[in-house]
Amino acid sequence: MREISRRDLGKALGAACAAGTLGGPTAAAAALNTTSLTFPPDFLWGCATAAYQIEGAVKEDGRGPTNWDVFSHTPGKVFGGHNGDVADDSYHRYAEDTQLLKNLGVKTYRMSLAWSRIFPEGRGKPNPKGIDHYNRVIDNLLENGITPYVTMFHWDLPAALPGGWQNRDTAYAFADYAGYTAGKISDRVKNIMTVNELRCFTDLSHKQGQHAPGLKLPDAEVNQVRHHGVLAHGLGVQSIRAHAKAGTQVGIADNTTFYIPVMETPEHVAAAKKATREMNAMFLTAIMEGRYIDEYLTQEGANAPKVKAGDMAAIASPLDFLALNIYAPEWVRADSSPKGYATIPHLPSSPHMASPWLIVGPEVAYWGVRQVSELWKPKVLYISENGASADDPVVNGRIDDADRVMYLRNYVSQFHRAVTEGYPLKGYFLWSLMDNFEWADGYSKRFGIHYVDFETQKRIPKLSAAWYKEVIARNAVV
Ligand code: PNW
Repeated sequence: MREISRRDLGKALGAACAAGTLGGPTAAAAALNTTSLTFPPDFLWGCATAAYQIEGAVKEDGRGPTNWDVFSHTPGKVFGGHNGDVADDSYHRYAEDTQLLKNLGVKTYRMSLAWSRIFPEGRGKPNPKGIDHYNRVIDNLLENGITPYVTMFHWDLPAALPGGWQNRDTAYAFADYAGYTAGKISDRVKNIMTVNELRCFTDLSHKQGQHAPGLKLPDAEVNQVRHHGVLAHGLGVQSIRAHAKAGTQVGIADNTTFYIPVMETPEHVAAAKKATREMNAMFLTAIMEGRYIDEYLTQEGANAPKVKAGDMAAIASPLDFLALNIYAPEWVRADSSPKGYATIPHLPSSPHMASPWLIVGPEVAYWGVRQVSELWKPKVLYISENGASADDPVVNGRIDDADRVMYLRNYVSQFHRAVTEGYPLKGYFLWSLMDNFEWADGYSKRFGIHYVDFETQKRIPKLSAAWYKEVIARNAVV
């Protein structure tokens, strides 16, 4: 990959000095700090949200109930008995939220659509009011110069679908919904993602039981749910292509588990890449390679998923882009076991943000992009989510979330390294535009760069919003 040449560096230094903004002890050092962390001019900065987490209005305009309505209304499932009935009330306040985006200066917004607004029963008769609503949101974004990137499924599954993701038919229902909807919006929406985070709506929901529907199934059944997840994605890609306008870019937003090499030496770097490929065998590796690799099949034995003819080809439908949600890292070292690597457990002393799972390891941003690029050579990569929960005290109306800024600055710097080395990373969506319903944590964990007072629905920009605005304006880490 491309190294920065002395000439590039010299040019950058010259430009920074000519800009005349440099003071302090050594102008050259300051120039390095600013100019070396500048992004390419066409880099896309954006923010992300998801339907159930922000919309509210769960009974409005014919929306059908979802697994998350059921789950959040089941006592003991979500922190404090919270639910998404009102959330950020974005269903009614979307125009105000567009202005938050506009004020930041972002060019793009990643949003998801609620399947059950469009097909209240998951399949069958569409509800025109659902499409009408999203048309208004999309038009409002475009009128304000913001390009929508749309995710078709971000976990809010229509409750009427029998058996949910345990039923293979759900994959076909998803494809029908995604194709129909793409046909309605692709005159204006040019970038579509099928599903968000396979591992969360399969494993976290059916193995660990922490997310809707809250099941702890045996391995064979978990593997089958995973298979239905990747199948839904693949059939969705085909159906979107069949119905959307030519040129629509189709991808997926996946939270691949990434392994950081403990040292940047060839043996550890190779071990980490191998770990990433094998530990994601049931998800991204299957999608990118069109088969379940031997390591996975051997490990699962009789519990391996039941696959029908044609499934793997559908799962591996070519993508126009790959999008990654990158948060917490894993660490790995090379060793002499048959696998050739050993994963390293997180410790009580491993630093984390407000969510205990959100271990801080900025290098995962660089290694994630690099490993995916080396393993599967996607044409275009985006970061579909990156962000952090923080405690966010409101003091005299200000939210000085310097810890979130610390987190973001470090991760964005590592994405910059990946861009500089020539990997095809074209954009970044910060999670999240504003505080919202954080799934099983309810409203107790805040990921927004805008604070939301859930009593009044007032949105207040945090320090991190000011930071991000500055990053965007300068197109550089600040
Ligand atoms: C992602 N984990 O979820 C989702 O795509 C968002 O909807 C969510 O709000 C955001 O990240 C912050 O959590 C995750 O336990 C939830 O490792 C849990 C985990 C990872 C991602």
